[in-house]
Amino acid sequence: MKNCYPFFLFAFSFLFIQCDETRNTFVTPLRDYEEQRTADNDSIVSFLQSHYYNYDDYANAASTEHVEFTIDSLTNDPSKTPMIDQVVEQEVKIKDEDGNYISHIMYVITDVRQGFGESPSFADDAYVTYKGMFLDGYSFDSNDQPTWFSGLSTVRGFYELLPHLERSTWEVDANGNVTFDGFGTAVVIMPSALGYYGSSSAPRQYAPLIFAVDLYTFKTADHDGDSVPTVDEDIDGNHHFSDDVDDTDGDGTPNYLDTDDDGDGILTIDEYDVDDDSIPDDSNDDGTPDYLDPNS
Ligand SMILES: [Ca+2]
Ligand SMILES: [Ca+2]
Ligand SMILES: [Ca+2]
Ligand SMILES: [Ca+2]
Repeated sequence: MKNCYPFFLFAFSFLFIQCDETRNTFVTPLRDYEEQRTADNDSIVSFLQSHYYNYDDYANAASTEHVEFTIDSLTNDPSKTPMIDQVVEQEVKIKDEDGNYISHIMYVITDVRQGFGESPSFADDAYVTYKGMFLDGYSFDSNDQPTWFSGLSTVRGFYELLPHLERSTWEVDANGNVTFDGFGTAVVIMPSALGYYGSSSAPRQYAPLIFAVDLYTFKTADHDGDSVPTVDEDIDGNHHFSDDVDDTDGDGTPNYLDTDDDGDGILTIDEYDVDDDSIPDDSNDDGTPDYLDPNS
């Protein structure tokens, strides 16, 4: 089956892109990932060297105020700090159609605005506002009203940004109006393989993307409701949930969707943490927790 991982999309945005294999139309072969990675990275580095964002607006805004992320060319104001001096690099591996992992670099501005609270994992559900742009500044999608997204249903570069964000505090007045205070903002600039890549439904094929995201709050995701957080069901920690090692009992259902991970007939929820001490139980003390150990 063709890998669809890079194309997971926003649940509620105007974009909804299916895997091309599900269509009856002629499908153009995707470009070579490594060649596209080089071209995208060159474009991104050149962009970061020649552009700045409106960091003064963020610095001057009240902690309850939403700021729209904007970019401009340094030729319009050479005194500004280029984004290349503000980013950190993060390696992200995607799977190609043959199942090979290919490393990509995404660039993150982590401290556009610090939040007041904790950070989600990449797999969690997040309540966010966001603006998506191409490197030329065109915004193909945005939402300035907070909306829930399941992290794993968004494009890869979007959900890899979530751990860089801190959530806000909030107050509810007598009329039920909510005021968020101190939400965190971070920005990712990603190669196209972490976005829509060559999907025929992409707003622009093979385009590097920018997402500015504000985090209001989040929920720890547990896709199968077995009490093990989804992020902990990625056994080898590579942010892919369907590797062979992520299916402990080898029944074809990966652990994050399997309610009996080790296939021993005892539901995971009934053997994960029975004594409720927040440490997975290991009754035979062999180093493998009971919920992943068919022998205990
Ligand atoms: Ca789970
Ligand atoms: Ca994995
Ligand atoms: Ca399984
Ligand atoms: Ca079990």
